[in-house]
Amino acid sequence: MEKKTNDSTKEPAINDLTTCDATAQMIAKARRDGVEIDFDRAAAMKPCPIGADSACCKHCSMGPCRLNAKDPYGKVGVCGATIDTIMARNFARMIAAGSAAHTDHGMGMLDLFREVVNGNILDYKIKDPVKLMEVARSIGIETEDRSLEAVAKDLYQELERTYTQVEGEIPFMKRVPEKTLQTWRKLGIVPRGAMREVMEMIHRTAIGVDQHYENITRQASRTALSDGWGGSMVSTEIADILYGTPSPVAVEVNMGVLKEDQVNIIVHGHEPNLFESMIESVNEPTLLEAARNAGAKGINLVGMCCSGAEVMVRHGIPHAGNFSSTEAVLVTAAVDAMTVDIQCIKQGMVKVAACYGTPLITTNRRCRIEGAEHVELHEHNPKECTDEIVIRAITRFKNRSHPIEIPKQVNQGVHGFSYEYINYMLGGSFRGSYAPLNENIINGRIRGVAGVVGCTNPRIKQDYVHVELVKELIKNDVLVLQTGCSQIALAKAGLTTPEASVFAGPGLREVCEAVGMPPVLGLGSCVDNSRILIAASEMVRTGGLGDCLADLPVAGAAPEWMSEKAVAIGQYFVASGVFTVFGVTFPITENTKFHKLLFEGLEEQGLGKWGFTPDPHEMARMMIAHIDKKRKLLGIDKARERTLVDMADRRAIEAA
Ligand code: SF4
Ligand code: MSK
Repeated sequence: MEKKTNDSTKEPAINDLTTCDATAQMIAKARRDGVEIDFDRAAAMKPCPIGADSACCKHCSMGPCRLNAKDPYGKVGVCGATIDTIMARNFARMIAAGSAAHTDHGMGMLDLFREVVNGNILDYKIKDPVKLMEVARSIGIETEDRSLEAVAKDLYQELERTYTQVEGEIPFMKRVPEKTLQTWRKLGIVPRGAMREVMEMIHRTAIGVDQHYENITRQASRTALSDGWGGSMVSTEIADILYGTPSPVAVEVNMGVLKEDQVNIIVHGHEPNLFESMIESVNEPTLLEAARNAGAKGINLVGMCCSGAEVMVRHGIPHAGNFSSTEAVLVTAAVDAMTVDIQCIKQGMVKVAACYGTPLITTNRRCRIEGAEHVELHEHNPKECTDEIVIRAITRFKNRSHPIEIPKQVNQGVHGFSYEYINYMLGGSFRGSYAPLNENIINGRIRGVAGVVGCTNPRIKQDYVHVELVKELIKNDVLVLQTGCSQIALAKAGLTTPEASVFAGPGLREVCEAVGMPPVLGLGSCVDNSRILIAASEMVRTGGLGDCLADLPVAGAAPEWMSEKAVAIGQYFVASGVFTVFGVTFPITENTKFHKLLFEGLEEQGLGKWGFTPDPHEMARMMIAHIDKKRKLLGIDKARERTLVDMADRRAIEAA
């Protein structure tokens, strides 16, 4: 196989690329095999420095205009746009794109729900009627003495407004703590409907429209809130209603979940519809028989990225790795079909899959890739697609012609801590409540709560920032909630088991041991960040921790982010009142008015604020300092020192 790279620069040391041993083994094999993967492309493709500072604009053909980040106010664009206008527009467009991705995903889920409720789709059913009734009640739909079908129809009509409404407030605003909602109303950032907010955002950032960075940022917040409290939240709630609300389940994670003697099928992407149908197909007796006739011991279904995270928390399906491992896993040559739907699907997988004879199969009309096979999933008959993929995988198994090398790493963890389960876990089935969590925060056993979420990025050492950050947070009694690819990093590091509470500080450890929970709670995929918003709202409602989300001793981080979706998530957390720190890079120029607005000004308006550092230890310091600041304002501060993770701790965690 001939290696074709973008550049002939020296190969970086594998130790600098990842802390994931399985991925490292596959990078080494790819190099031996002469196959280029994402880490090679990242090394060869130097980021554009002007773009990295967001100092360029190509919104019209008078440009593109490039400003100088070292002298940000020295030049303006041909139309006169200043650096603040250009950066705010670029940032807002990232938020619009990320929000559009989550809301389109959520709208797809709602389309499916409508067809199920109307009896037009029979292959999917309502699995969690209790959740359906709870969601309906939470937005004011009458449920008493009404049939499930009647409530479901009303729920559909109501949730449709999340997307299509042109005036008013989206339905899940009823879940927002009153004081937070008042702040949003005062600022004019309560979302009306996701389609309207995204459309207006794109309009206002075009040449010659909104040219005040503060005004652009207000609409950016409104757009992001239509994602977090709208599109994403609908997606999570509908997925729970159709496929079941997660509760803790033991899961195996890492590339060692692939099996040499079985037909290996990976599902990667975001929408659970494909995966749920695939679960049916791999259990189909005729297909199992076909696999056995081909010489396989069975069919091994495995997830990756957020599709994987979603079914991992819901059904305990094994997970092979996060975003930065999706090309490396193909290098095992053990994957008999890589099936994808939407989002975070690297086009580079086409070439890598071809090198190892693995069919790369797209399944969604919104995502086709040149060179990939396409077998479209239609929700009216999903098994037609997933059965066909299983047949193709069996054929590939029969004709395997590449030497197989599967890394041995398999890590055990417990995942599936939905908002509902945390309620039950802490309060018991008869008095489900967040009161014990609040009490433990007030008495100082738990210092605060951190949401650590988001992608991995081949530009930085895979998993390193996630894991180092979380180790330091739990050591300092900060309970960590996780979603997306970050959750997989911590699962591989062995910190998602109840036994990992030994690495927590004494207060958090005591709580974890009493309840039997890990110090790091996995909640699901990136759209499931909405579970964190609901949990935070419940903390406010339960009492003792202030009147609004901005009062809570909480912080968020996306330490290795790469996607525009992460920026949308960051902005909806910030607008909700949360201090949110990004690693890798921050896509704007320092020492500008727009930077000051994001990093200080929004907090002064009663919202949260942004932070940035690529260093995990500094990130932990910033988040803990913020949590302590909030504790002090709440009058629950007890003098406590930040504890650093020392070498002995590191060795103990690595040995676990
Ligand atoms: Fe240049 Fe203004 Fe056109 Fe942007 S909108 S490319 S800054 S002229
Ligand atoms: S998949 S958006 S790399 S978390 Fe949701 Fe992972 Fe980030 Fe994609």
